[in-house]
Amino acid sequence: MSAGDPQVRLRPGTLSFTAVDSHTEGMPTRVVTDGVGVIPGATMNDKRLHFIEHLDEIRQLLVLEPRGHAAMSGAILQPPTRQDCDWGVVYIEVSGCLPMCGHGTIGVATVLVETGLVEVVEPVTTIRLDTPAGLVIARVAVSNGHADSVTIENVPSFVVRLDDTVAVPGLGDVPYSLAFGGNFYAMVDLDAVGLPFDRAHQDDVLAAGLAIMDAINTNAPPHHPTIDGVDHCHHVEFIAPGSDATLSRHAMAIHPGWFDRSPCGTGTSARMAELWARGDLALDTDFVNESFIGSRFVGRLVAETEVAGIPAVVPTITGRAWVTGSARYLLDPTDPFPAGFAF
Ligand code: PYC
Repeated sequence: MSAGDPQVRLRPGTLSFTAVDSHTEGMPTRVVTDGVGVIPGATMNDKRLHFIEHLDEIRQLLVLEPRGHAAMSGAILQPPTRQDCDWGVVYIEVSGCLPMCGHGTIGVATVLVETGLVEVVEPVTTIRLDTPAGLVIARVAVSNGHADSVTIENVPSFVVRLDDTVAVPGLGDVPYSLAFGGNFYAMVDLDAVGLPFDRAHQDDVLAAGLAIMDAINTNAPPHHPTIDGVDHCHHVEFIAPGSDATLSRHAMAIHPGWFDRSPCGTGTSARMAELWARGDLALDTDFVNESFIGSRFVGRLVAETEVAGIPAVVPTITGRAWVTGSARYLLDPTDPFPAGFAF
């Protein structure tokens, strides 16, 4: 016996959000295609800031429990604010609204191709995305309508601090470097905090990451010179021993307390900017970045540029995403948790 495709009878006043769920190298992206409406704002970053101030309950509803979980991430599709783009994106996740998200963009591009929300061209479909951090171009390798892999050309990435130290309660003076790759990343050798690259020790690694980002945000918070409201470090990239400019393994600790399952596109971009600033990574050279669960992105630096006079590089990131489901997420007016909850 089969129940077929049951229709839910909706109580008047029920809110409904349509989404296509995906994962990018292990990390979820819930791509919201309908239900939010057009977010006010002249630019995508204005929309992000408006959303944070006035609509954050929608983010919480879609990523927190019971519809999401402690490491949930998503992207709300919007009409673009720039004439040279196909779609706009506002990124949502448990830690808030990121200016840019690499795994999320790979998920969005895969969903746009596999749902036909863009004109699909084989073997490569090019999608221009208006993100809060700026223009991001996704080139999707497509065969028989299937998105096989996605290469994103990310926003300019640059180093803020090389070989600095921060005093962290319980850890002492921790050496770190700080770079922007779409978000700010503190890069710390795992050896420097005396922890092994081993998920059996993930609670200790996470606690160290949260303490380091807290100390940086208290003592020397970073500020993006041209993007409003990008003014904190919520990501600590712990580099595993044996990593180099060819193959790097890391554990990415993220506020308020989770690890990226993917190799983190914006974190890979920040890391490549750091390696380039050290003279260890040249343009047009593959850099493989491996996540805490062993999944990989391949990064490359394709151009040198500058951001408000700061030397910068343009990174590309290649990875894969898979559609995992499609759903309507509902909020019944009698639901006692209209903004979900964190557990
Ligand atoms: O892939 O850029 C990324 C990302 C940021 C946070 C989680 N993933």
